[in-house]
Amino acid sequence: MTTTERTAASYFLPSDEPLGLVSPDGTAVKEPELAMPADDVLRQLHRGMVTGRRFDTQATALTKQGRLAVYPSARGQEACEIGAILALRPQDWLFPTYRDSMAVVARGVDPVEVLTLLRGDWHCGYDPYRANVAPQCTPLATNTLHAVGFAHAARTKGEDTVALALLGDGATSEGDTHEALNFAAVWKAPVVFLVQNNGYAISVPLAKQTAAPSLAHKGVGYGMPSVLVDGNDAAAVHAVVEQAVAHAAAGDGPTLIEAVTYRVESHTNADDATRYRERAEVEKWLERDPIARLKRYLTDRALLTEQAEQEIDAHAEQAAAALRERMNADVALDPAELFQHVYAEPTAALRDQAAELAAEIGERA
Ligand SMILES: Cc1ncc(C[n+]2csc(CCOP(=O)(O)OP(=O)(O)O)c2C)c(N)n1
Ligand SMILES: [Mg+2]
Repeated sequence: MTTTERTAASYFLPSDEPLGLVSPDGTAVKEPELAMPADDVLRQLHRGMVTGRRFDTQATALTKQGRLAVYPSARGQEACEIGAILALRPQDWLFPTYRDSMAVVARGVDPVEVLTLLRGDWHCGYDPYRANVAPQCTPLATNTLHAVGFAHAARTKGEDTVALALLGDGATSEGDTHEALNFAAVWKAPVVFLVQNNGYAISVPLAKQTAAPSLAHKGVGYGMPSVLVDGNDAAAVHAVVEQAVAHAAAGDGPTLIEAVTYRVESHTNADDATRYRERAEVEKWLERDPIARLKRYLTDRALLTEQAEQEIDAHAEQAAAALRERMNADVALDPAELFQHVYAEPTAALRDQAAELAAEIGERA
């Protein structure tokens, strides 16, 4: 029987408990339902998470130095951000949100270009076609629709491309998410939806967001395989995303993955999370740290030496220093650029506005 013939609700149902491969204490999960990634992939996941966290810390520091207007930290969510990206093939596309700068950098986009949005200079500071990364979306869930439309079009053209849409727990309540999930399943579009359930939508906890048994359960109603995974277990996130990408690439349609994780920092540097959650809750999640657990697993198996760790730290530090230096340089912006990249061919209205602005600037000069 092919997967296209399997339509019984039970086939689509997620597990009761999140799937995992490495326990919070760094030991292997017994009788896992997933295959452990190869040693090399595990090492790459560890390295990627260390580098990603250092980037994230640096970006937060840049807000304090006035070099970034705002930064939504993904600290604590490294297993999702890195695990998912490393499971993509070069030809696949990423549709990220404001939370996912770490993932965009991991995909190979220049970090300064990534942070251009959060500095307030450009809506998207990078060329989406260079690393197959769509612009980061701040309006919740709009990227899910972009991903479905893009993936459906790619498949219609006969291209072997899978779109990965990242979204938050809060974004699952948006009408856009409903439309995206529904049509992705109806069209069997090659899309993977990865919900990073980090417990909160700004100050709104999950319990006030949904009455569903899990967010993954929502996929059943749309008719797509739904997976609940430990979102702080990079090996498990990598395994389920890789499986979902293969499923989509084979023409078997979308998958909805809910990764259970936690937003360690406030929503952004402009938010104060101590006003709506207890320190004890944060402490509990810090014990489930994604980097510490994979490090322990690798060290216990002699897959990570002290020397290798030092080299990874030094490399992450170097990258952060280079980012700091480049972000500290003042940028000269040309207001005329405001009208670029809006349409492939500018409309008459846009041309008029550009001319009006140029004339106004000319008068003041
Ligand atoms: C359509 C829309 N409505 C409201 C907002 C304001 N807003 C920004 S972030 C956010 C919370 C989103 O929470 P979640 O989807 O869980 O993502 P997280 O920030 O936790 O990564 C809200 C309500 C928005 N950006 N877009
Ligand atoms: Mg959230």
